Amino acid sequence: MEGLKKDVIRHVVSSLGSDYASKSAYNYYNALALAVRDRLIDNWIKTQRSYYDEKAKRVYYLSLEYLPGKSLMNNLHCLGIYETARKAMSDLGFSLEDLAEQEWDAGLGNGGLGRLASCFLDSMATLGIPGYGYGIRYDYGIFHQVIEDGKQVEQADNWMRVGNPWAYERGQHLFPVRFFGEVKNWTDEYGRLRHTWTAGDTVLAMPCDMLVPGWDNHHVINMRLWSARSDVEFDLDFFNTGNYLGAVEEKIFDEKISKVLYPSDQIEEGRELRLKQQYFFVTATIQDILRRFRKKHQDMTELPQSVAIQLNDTHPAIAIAELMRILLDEDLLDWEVAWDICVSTFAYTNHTILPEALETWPVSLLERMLPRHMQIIYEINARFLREVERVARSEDCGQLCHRDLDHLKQRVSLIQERPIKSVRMAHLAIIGSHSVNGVAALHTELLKARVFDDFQRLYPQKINNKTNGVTPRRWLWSANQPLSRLIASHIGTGFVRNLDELTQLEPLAADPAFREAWRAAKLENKQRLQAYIKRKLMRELHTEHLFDVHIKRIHEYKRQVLNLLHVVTAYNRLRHGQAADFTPRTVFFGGKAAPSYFMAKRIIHAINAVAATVNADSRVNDKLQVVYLPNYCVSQAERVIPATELSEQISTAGMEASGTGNMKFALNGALTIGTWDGATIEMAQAIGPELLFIFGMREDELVSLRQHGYNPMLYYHGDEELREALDMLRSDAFSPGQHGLFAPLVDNLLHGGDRFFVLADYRQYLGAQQDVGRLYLDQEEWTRRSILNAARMGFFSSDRAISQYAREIWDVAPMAGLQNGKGA
Ligand code: 475
Repeated sequence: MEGLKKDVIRHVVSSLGSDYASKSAYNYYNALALAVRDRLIDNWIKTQRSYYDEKAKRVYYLSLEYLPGKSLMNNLHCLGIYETARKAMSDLGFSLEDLAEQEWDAGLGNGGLGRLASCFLDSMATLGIPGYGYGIRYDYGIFHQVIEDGKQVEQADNWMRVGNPWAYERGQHLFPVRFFGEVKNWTDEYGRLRHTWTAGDTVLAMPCDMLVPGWDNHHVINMRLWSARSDVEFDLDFFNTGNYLGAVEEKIFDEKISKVLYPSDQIEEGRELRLKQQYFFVTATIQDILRRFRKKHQDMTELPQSVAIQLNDTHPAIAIAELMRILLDEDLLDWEVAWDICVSTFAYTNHTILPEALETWPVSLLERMLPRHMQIIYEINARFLREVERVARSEDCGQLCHRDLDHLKQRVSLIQERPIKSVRMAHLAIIGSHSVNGVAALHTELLKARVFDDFQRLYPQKINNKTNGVTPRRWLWSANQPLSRLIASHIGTGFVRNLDELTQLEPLAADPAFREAWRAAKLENKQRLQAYIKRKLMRELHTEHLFDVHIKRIHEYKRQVLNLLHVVTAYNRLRHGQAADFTPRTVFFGGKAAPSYFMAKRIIHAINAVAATVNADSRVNDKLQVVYLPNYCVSQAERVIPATELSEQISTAGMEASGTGNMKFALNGALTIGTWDGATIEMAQAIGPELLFIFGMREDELVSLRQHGYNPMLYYHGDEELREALDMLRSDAFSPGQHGLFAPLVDNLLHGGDRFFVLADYRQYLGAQQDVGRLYLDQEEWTRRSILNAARMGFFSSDRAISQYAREIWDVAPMAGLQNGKGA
């Protein structure tokens, strides 16, 4: 401890240039972070060296998004110096919790996809898998959300302004990135046609490394984020021509590439700058991968034995054309050889079946920005369509008539003709990869049967499932110390590395003393949240209420509106004196809406309007409260999830690819009210469906309802409480003086077809909520179920998910000496 104290003080003085006697929390946080980083860097160097010495096969995880959140607490826990740090900082006059608050969340992602990437890096580090995360260091991460007059207002997330003590900027190791220009043809010595892409504009990619430690194993992997740097200062002519200001302007223009994260979750923006970001990221990463590979290899055909590249959705899929370009134009390989290398190296993960999220890029844009890549994509397509024809005519595909074959080719083509001629990035990713995976069992079945059914017939081995998982280090151990300590006092700490060990809790569910201790841990977390809400929102929570929580991105398919209709109905029953047996509850909502997503923003407004009315109504507000948590983010989730008793997972069946929040809640002892969707299905199967509150129509039932003609008006007319709730929303009951404010929401349900079947599931949802309320009154039974939920969550560790990727997709093994956890 004395060593750590000395190091912190030294960093305050020599790294931060401050007086250690002036006790600034900001300086002491930064100094502590630097002292922790010092303790990681040796192991990081040793880890990287061991990959090189042992010629280990490496995994590269390519993701345009990461959501690491804060690093301090996680890193202290991984290093096993949390207690030491707590005492050291207390000696210096600080509470460690307060210091941790100084850190900004690294919010380099939108939601589930980005957070999954961060959980996966944590698991690779813990399992000892030679992995690297690659991404973009956006200057502005996901916007900061404030609620003004009930509405979402976006503010810039200038997370780098205060500096980032965790990162190493490597300004010496820049990689060139080219855009535009043209393609020249030439003939090689064997008379073959060759192509060279001549430079148009150039910018530079600067690496910025963040260290990702494993749990108590000395293994530290790297997350390399690229930042755009202009090349104008390297171009002497620019300044010599006298156009000094012009040159500086160009510098600003170039560096715009990594300026901001696109804040849309599952909606394609189709903007030129977004494509630039993707290619900027991809070419820098592939150059770095090949640089490392070529240190030990000359023969490019050995690439798939040494390198596995996982594409996190299609956002980095242009990597397939980029690797082809390098192999063809720079290494001068033959097409077939190059293509085999690509397919064996790449694998692709799909995260959503929503059609509005499937990426396409206009051919005209690609031809201009990346002319050589567009040529390569055309050639990939031509060869692929010939192959389709061959396979389709072979026996296994039955006898296709010509017309069918033409239709099949149009459906699977990389090029879509309408509404504008575009490249389908998912098709490129499927054809260019040896593995295509979904993220939960139902999602993968829907990929096979619906979204990619033609590809499933063409390549029956390619599509596979890898159900998501979450890291128990952050989402149980670090976020929920009261519960973790209780668990550890009964079954030891092995569960942090091997989550299956939680099954040892099962017998304890029958032990009244253990149940009481379990409830005490929950209460402690509820009180912590109460203190936080008081500080941030100046509101008093009732900790004896049932804490009912719905936090995630705001999206129509996630159905925050269904939850809101339950709240309005409960409010009406209480007002009308029809709810004598109502179990008091506080309903929490939280989440960001894409700034361009009108309906999602209006939903936020409606939630806040209902909250204002309910909370101000003294007839009901001792029994029902509604809280909107502004700026939902990773660090907020870490506070809210441990305090939650009811987890809302109520997406339209078939629409939520997996969900990962669902897992974090159950792991922390919340019970789930949910639909038969995503990974919630597998959770119900692992836990026992009777221990969750499952309701609503299933995916196949919705398909047939849709086919037979779904008429939401039928539900409106047939259900008095539903009608009352909708009419109130449409009137100005919650928006005095602003008549019609929420009419778009209601009209969307009644006259817009209710695409997400909110009305169809309303009555069953109410029934399930009634069951929840009733069970909560029986605290012994509630607690028993809570314990069993957590005890059976072992499968949903990201360690299990990553082990499956490693074995079944990447063919990589943990580093020697790390298979059983602890390293030397
Ligand atoms: C799913 N984001 C969750 C999670 O697998 C799932 C798409 C386009 C542009 C920007 N962001 C996206 C997603 O598609 C996304 O986050 N998908 C989510 O991935 C991890 O658990 O069900 O919705």
